[in-house]
Amino acid sequence: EGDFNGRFNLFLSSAANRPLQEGIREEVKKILKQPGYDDGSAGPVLVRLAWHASGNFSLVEHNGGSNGAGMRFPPESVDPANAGLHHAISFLMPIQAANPWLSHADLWTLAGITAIEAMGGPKIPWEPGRTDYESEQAASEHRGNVGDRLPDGALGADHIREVFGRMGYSDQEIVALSGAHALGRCHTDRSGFDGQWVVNPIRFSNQYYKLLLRPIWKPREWDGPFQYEATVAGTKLMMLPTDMALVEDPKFKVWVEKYAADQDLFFKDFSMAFGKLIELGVDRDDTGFAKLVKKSAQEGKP
Ligand code: ZEM
Repeated sequence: EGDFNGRFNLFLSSAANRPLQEGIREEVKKILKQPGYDDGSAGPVLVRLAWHASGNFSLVEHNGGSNGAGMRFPPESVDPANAGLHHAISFLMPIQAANPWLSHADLWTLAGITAIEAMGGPKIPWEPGRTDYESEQAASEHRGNVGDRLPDGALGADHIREVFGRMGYSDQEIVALSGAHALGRCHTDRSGFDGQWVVNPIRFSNQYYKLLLRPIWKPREWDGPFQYEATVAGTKLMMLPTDMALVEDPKFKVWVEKYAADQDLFFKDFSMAFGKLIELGVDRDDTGFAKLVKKSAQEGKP
């Protein structure tokens, strides 16, 4: 099985085998429709899977990121920050089972960008070649401590800059990536927060920025964690404290205004920033395969 790990890349780096990648994209599109689950689509949670699989990368420690698919094993699989992502992983299970040569790490990232595109978003660059940890033990030997790196929605601008700075993102890129909150919703049994950000949560658009700029947001009075609420076109919407930080902080707000006014600019910048996200820590060798670097080797890096 290990021999096949990452074979995707060998096949797909040649133009002749491009149809194989297209085939996986088609299979992902087929599982997007999920009647009875949330808003009827697996799309948003697949996007969150690609983001959380990638977003624990550290530039300084040079570990974390999508390569290896560490979220299949503890501690990442039981990290409260990843609560609910087992739904995304199980939506992808049939595709994984039918294509055992495909790495989980490639599938999770490819599914995320396929979902964004299928929900009306931009095309996002994606390269195959990620490999998987073969076992929990291999993951713990290679991964390093990547816990506590994902953002906490209850906090503010300093926290956001710390978390995304660790991955190497600028203010502009942070605001661009945050536009993904046009998709999906918060679940009280996952994050504790509740509700959706925009009226149509399965359509990728710049609505999130337009809504952020409207003076409609009021603290929600409820027993749950502090969040904002407003009713738009008869639909109850929400914002997290970290979302509101993007309009409270003047440097972030400049970009919120640009993306609210120009959806093409948002799509272009989002595509770049998300393309970068799913490449974080994916260090390919000459053959295009991503190596799973040992912790000891990582520790020597700056
Ligand atoms: Zn989210 N996000 N996120 N995010 N996110 C949630 C849901 C989704 C933050 C956050 O705390 C939360 C980015 C950045 C940040 C998506 C994509 C991306 C939820 C709700 C929370 C609490 C989870 C739940 O209860 O199910 C914070 C604090 C962020 C930065 C400051 C970035 C970047 C994303 C992608 C580019 C998506 C698609 C969802 C919806 C998931 C779903 O199941 O519907």
